[in-house]
Amino acid sequence: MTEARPRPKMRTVGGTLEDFERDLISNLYYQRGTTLESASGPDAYHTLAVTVRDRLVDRYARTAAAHYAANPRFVYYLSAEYLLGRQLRQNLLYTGAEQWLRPVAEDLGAPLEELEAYDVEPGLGNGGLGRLAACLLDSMATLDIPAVGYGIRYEFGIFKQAFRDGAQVERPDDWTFYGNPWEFPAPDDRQVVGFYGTTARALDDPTGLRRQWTPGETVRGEPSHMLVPGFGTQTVNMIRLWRARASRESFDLSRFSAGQYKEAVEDIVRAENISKVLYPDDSTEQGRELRLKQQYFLVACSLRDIIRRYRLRNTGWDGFPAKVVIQLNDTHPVMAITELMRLLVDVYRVDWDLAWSITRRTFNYTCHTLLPEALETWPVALLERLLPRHMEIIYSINHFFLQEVAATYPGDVDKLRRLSIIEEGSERRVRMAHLAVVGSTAVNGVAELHTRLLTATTLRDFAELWPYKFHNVTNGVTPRRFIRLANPRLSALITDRLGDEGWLTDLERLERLGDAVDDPEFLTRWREVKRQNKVDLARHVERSTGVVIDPEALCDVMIKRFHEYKRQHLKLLHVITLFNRIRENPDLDVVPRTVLFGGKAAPGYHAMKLLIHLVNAVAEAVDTDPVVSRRLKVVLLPDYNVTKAQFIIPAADLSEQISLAGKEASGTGNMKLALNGAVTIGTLDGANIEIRDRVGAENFFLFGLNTADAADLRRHYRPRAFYEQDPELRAAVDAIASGVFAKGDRALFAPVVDAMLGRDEYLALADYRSYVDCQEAVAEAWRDQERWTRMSVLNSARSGFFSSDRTVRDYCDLIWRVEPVRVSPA
Ligand code: 26W
Repeated sequence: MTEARPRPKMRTVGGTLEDFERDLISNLYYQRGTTLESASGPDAYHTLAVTVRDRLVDRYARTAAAHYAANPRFVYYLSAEYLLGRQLRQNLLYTGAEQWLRPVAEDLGAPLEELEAYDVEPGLGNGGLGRLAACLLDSMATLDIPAVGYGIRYEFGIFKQAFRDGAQVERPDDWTFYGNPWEFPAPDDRQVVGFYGTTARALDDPTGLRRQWTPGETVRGEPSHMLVPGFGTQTVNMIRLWRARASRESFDLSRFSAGQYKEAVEDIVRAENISKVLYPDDSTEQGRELRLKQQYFLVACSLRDIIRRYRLRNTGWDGFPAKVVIQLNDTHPVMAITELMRLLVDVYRVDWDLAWSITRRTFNYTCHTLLPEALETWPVALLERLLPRHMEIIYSINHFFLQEVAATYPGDVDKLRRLSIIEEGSERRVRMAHLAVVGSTAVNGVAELHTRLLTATTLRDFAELWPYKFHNVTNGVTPRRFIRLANPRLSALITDRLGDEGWLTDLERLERLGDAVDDPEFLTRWREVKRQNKVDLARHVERSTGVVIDPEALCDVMIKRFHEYKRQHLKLLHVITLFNRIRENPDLDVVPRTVLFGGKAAPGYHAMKLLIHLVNAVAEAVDTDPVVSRRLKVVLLPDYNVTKAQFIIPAADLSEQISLAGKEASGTGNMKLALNGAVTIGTLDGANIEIRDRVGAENFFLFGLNTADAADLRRHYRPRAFYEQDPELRAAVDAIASGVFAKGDRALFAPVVDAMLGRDEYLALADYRSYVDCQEAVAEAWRDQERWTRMSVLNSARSGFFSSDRTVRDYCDLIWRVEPVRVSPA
């Protein structure tokens, strides 16, 4: 009997710069098949990326082993969007190799900027919801929580925004043009997903609740995963992204040889279209069939992968909810509830009631909006055609649910109609939020006011029926990307003051910075950090727009998706008011100010695209006016994204959070800006309220109607009355109407004026005076730089609560009930 040969040992990656450079050169040779002399930019970047990635793989392998051994409860985060941001510097920081970037770039003979140009950010999301998902994954890994993120690997991410004559134009985001060195394809775990087709009674099931679904078409789901390293710990979790591919026999050779080239690949194109592109809407559902196919594709692939992982270490189904907790990131992945029911009942032959109990104990739902138009509903007819078996399951779920409601509220048919998962009417529709609440253990809003409004309005009947299901988990942001990576100067100053980098994983430690507000030397250094960040931003703005901004001026920042409820038009009315004031009185002592906008509008959102055009037109008029431009500059930076945010946020003095109270679920940009020492001007909306409560009312510029006042006013609102009784407001609106910002063409921006004087749905005119006067208070405060710097320090010092680590801890305590699993060092 021959001796068993010892298991081959894995080559461990060394920890020194020399080891790193050795691996770099060999990766260039053996991975890219090229030499230092002939290496291209992409060669250099990929090789660097792979060499950093290898250092994460080590930890990932040990994490997987630790998780396998512990067989813990896992959090599975299902999201249609992830805004991960650039990977290179993050992974260099998380592998402790950050300081090697410069020498290594030299080794590769590539200037750092050129190398980083290939570090494209995967724009697999629209805005807040997608970025929050990325921050939460970062914090789950940092807190050693066993977790996997599931998403879609869109071939084209969020469109690239450019301006032609001031108007937004969208360009496809071909983010994997040079490939993606940070992902690992895992074809062995591919899945097959069905659509359309018919259902039939399962012959051996008396209850009639088990059925046989025969799909009309199938596609393959190919996974690839990216590593999600924790900071200051060994854990490396993963995010698994699914790509749709045609099933093997889809290429129609006979058609091809008959010269019908297009038809020959029709099925292939049809299949791959499912993960072709991200839907660029971030708050208005379009009801497109392909979007529903995307959503089901995501959940069908992910649930099978979750079950595959569960069955590696567990048997039976009773224990499933103890090992698997699934968080639904809004309603986009809510079909997971019906898919788990189908798999349990039809495929694994679990009894309906047990299956339903398992399903409800497995899922939790986070709602991210209050806008009725953002709450998804799908036509019953479409679901019956696209996912016939799932529509049957929804009927059954609704049947048993309404039985429970009828028992609780006997005879209250109105309650039944309001709670039903099915919205009756000319076109019957499925209310996805209702399905999410009925099929989940916990439901949460993303800020205190949001959760309160959810339980008082949108989901009121459910909150009355199941009050114990509703929780608040206020959003958070990762300090690793949005302070340490984005603002190294401020990080160094904080670390110097606090003694070590412990604050990066315990952000409440920032509190101690508060003691430094009476230390003039510290205040000077704090101001200097902000000034240098503004110099960098000025260089970036000039390079990307040609506009020269003054780093000494008050940097007034509004960066977020364009949407009427966020009220970029209110900011613009303030800009035009300043413009008018300076033109009327050139000697007016106006505080020099740079107003910096950033944000995309959904391609179909014409009102917001027109507003973007107007912002660029006003910017043009301001920046080219010899008098005004000495004290006021307006810039709309093109193609705002995570990378741009990391540039802008460290340089911001004033953070614009001016949505109509009751409309912004939370906001997360507000948190990033406060943490980087920007002072907020804002309404009592979303997380602004919690920011103000923590930083102190004296360190926050509050204005505007609160939610209740806004609701009252709306009942009898006449925007024109505000226009008539406020001369400055009238002058600002008239300026737009005059065509002065459109080379005399009064028609171009007329729709903006009509919307303001017509419905003004988000009460911008009603809040105008309070806002403009509040901006005067801002200018006043800015004149006293000592006072401003203290406000800036205190905003940062008292914003530790808004770390996504705290958010994840809340999810763990209130909803997930998972324990961390420590991963031992190599
Ligand atoms: C159906 C189209 C659609 C797509 C995306 C509707 C709604 C969405 C998202 C829910 C919109 C979104 O990103 N919401 C934002 O989520 C953030 C994270 O919780 C919050 O901070 C923002 O306030 C909220 O607008």
